Amino acid sequence: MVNGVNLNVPKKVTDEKLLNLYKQMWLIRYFDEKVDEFFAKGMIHGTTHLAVGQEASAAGVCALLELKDKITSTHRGHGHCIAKGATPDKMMAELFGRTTGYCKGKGGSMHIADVEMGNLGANGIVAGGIPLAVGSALTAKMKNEDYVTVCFFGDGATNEGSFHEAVNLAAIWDLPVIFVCENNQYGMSGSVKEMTKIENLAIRAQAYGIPGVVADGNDIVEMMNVTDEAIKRARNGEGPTLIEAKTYRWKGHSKSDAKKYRTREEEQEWRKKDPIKRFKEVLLEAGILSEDKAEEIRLVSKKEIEDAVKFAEESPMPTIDDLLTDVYA
Ligand SMILES: Cc1ncc(C[n+]2csc(CCOP(=O)(O)OP(=O)(O)O)c2C)c(N)n1
Ligand SMILES: [Mg+2]
Repeated sequence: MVNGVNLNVPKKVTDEKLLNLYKQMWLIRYFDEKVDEFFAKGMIHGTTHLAVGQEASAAGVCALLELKDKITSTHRGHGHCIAKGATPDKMMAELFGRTTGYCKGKGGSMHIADVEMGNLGANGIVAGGIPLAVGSALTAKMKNEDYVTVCFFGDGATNEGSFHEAVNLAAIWDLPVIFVCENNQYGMSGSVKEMTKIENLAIRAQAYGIPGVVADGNDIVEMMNVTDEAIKRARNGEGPTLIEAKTYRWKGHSKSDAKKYRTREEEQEWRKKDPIKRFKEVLLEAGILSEDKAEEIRLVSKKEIEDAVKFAEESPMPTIDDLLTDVYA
């Protein structure tokens, strides 16, 4: 069967792809749940930022990308990595500081890049990935290469100067880039309501003469549809689009966050909009998924992440000699 009844998804998204996406969302969730657990146990050092609750935007946007297409990511980027094709075991090994990790254990959570799969890298600098994505899109245009670049960033990043400078350049040069603002309602402890006077960050696109679209970031089907439109524009040489994905991070900003800046009621309201649960309901309704199959997919995903932890734990630590390799001195 090609595409279930009543399911309005882009043409190239087959039923098989939809089931893979359902699995991918569970992989993203379990990956971050495990990171949370092992960070608390002292097995992961540095810092981490978890995107539990934000799975639909990473999976939905990357679902429409091809291998040749690029992404730039953020400090909250594990989901983007998995969605663009990274393997959880090498990611987990990176977080555990092991030599088998994507950066041989020297980068950690905020520095995973997977250039082979088109992931130009996470970024510890808020809004740091935006000029890089525009540079990647400029390269595509100058070399006449047919790839698009997706740039993920948060609501807080839209208040940085580099966002405005980079979006303006992308707009005037009609670059093949898609700006995806994951508005999870907070930048650290600052509510987006206190940080801007506008309700929808997507209207910032108007200042640069490009389309700005507000999307339900917890609805993977909607995320696929708005991304599909933006990709068509970009590939046709019509320039960038700004997509604002309204979503919510379930966990704290980073390690040790008591979340005093928000209410438990607000958290509960957003948990009811669980993107994985919503997607499951859509797939059940369309007859693409059954309860049994859904449970099987969830358990397979959970096992895959447990195996990734095992791989990381059993991988070697760098040696003293490794200290001076692959680093700037
Ligand atoms: C240029 C810069 N300023 C400040 C910080 C500290 N910082 C790290 S994450 C963050 C909040 C970013 O908020 P947002 O862009 O909404 O992303 P989210 O954390 O919500 O995913 C801040 C201020 C930083 N890393 N880089
Ligand atoms: Mg935010």
